[in-house]
Amino acid sequence: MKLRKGSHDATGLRFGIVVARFNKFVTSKLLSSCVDGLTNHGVKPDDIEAVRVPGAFEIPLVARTMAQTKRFDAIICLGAIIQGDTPHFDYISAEASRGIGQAALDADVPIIFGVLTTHTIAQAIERSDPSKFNRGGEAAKSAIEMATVMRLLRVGEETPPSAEAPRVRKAKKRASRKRKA
Ligand code: INI
Repeated sequence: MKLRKGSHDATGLRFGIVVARFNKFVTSKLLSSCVDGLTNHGVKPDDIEAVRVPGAFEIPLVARTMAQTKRFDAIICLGAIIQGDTPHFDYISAEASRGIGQAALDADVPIIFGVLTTHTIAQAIERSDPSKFNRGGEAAKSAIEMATVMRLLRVGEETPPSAEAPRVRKAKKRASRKRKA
């Protein structure tokens, strides 16, 4: 059996982030720990582009648009949907999760669901806290793993060399030298 796995080395990869303004006291923490997670794994700050949207409901369209530019190896969606006294929570969370999943399939680019859906404000605070659940950092790690696994699967497809991870470029050069020898 051949087991193919992504890695957590993100050198040379580029990421887009879509972050909701709603519940900013939570989403700003998700954003900072997500960016830390990316840069701690080798991503250059210049290779990260973040777009702010009003709320989680607006995330899917912007995520899909960013993904379709093919300028990013993965897109990370960050938001916080906190249950209130009305069914509003159910509509927003259902649409955000469905839309984000659909966007990834439409654009053929990994899109990570870093949107908290919690019963209470306390749960949201806990999950965005980098010293506790650190969901922003986890979203960064998932994005890197998905970006690297998709590159592994796509070796051999037409990809501009500038858009390839250094490791993939080297592997292709080695394979081409072998073929010529
Ligand atoms: N948006 C969120 O991101 N989180 C929420 O908890 C939330 N609640 O509870 O209402 C929320 N609503 C706004 C929504 O995402 C849209 O921005 C708005 O409906 C305009 O389309």
